[in-house]
Amino acid sequence: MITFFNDSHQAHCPAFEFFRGERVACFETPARAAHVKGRLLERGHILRTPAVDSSPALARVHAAPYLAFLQHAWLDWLDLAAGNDQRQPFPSVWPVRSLRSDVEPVNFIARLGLYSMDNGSPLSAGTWQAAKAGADTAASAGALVAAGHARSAFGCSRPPGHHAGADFMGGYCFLNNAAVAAQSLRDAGAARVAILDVDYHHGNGTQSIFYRRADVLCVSLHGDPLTEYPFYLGHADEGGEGEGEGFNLNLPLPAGCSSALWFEALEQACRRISLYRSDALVVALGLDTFAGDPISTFSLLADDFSRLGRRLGAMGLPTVFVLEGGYAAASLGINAVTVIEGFEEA
Ligand code: OKP
Ligand code: ZN
Repeated sequence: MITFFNDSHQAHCPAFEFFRGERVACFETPARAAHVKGRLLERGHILRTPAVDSSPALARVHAAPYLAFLQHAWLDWLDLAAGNDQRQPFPSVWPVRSLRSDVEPVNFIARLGLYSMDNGSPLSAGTWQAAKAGADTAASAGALVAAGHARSAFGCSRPPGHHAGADFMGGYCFLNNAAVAAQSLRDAGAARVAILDVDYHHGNGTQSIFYRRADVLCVSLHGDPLTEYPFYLGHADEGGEGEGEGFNLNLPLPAGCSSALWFEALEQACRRISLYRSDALVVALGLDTFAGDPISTFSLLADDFSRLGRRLGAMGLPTVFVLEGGYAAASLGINAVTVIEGFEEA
């Protein structure tokens, strides 16, 4: 499968994140993408450097003040105090409920809280460069498929994107690559686009971006937010609002559930997408449903990833894959490419 890949993903390389109150090494690492690249090359897939600028799509799915904040965040952080190049900024305060989020403070950490949903999205010097390059891979894959030059393409990006909303980062995500791919397909003429998110975690950012739109159907299967991140979105009763009513489908599954149950949910997801009769499909390809994932509780194995790929291929739709999570880095390449090759087999 034609894959868009940019080595500047490596520029996003924070030193640590917080886990149970402690600093721990980041789960979301440059090694993840390196393993996927390695496996793709090993299996003879074609890697291309993205040549499409995602800026127009980004402007349609993200808020301008958030994009401006993210683009300048590292330099603003450096301006705050000498030695900050050796420190990692983290938000410490958030505008919940009765607080105002319509006035952007001057204080950098207050602005970081305004534009974050959690303290789990560490920034580093090259975060913007990496995230923008990742969005470019999604836009490039979307453009290639929209032009009919290929039935499918893979935007192999990191950091992931599906927790990032119109105006916030979260869960290792900064720019919503799946939303960029879907918007790129729309802008190139697809009347209806479906997004299927198979990451272990609910894609709250993607859902919220398209929640009031009927032109992009969002379907997600994920760990039940009652117990799993992102906790505050992803329930079964979230069906869309206004014009978007009926165009969001969540299929939450109990933590620790069997692969058999997961595939039953996949079937429901595929049925909903077929009914929608979309012109294209975007797959938010998280591989943290893998049995060996260190932060998730589903049990998918190699054969399951192949079956997933074949089921997606059988949908018969022009398809853009976008990489999301998957933290068993050494297995991520094999698992991602197994899905891709299952798709091509079908
Ligand atoms: C991003 B994606 C572990 C805490 C978990 C949130 C998980 C984000 C997953 N230190 N932090 O959906 O794979
Ligand atoms: Zn995930």
